[in-house]
Amino acid sequence: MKRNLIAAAVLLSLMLVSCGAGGATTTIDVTMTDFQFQPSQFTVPAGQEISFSTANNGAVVHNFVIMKLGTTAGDFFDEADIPNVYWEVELLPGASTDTSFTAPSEPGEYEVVCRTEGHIVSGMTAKLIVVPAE
Ligand SMILES: [Cu+2]
Repeated sequence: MKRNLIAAAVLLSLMLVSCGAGGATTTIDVTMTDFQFQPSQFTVPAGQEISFSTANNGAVVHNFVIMKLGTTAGDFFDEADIPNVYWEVELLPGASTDTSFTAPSEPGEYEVVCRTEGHIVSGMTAKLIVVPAE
């Protein structure tokens, strides 16, 4: 029984991955918790307007920070990382927001982090995959 459940979970995640790889979306809906982004991978078309909805279901402040292409915040977000921020939004615990941003024009994999101290090493990272717009 347990093995079947695991097999089903693996199959489901494979399906989700293959769907995500095929179709870019202009809508992102992400939940922030202590300490992760759910989901943690997003595929968007380059240069398009992206509707962005997020909720902080955690007990502390969280941020959704997209780093510029080719940059990484490393294990700790500090002053030196600020010029490398492409776009960000900050949410207080229990808050939610609907906003939007323009996807980067350059295709590639962009790092997403939460800049609240200690959250990157706690696993609060995600990936924004920008693909050429059709
Ligand atoms: Cu956080």
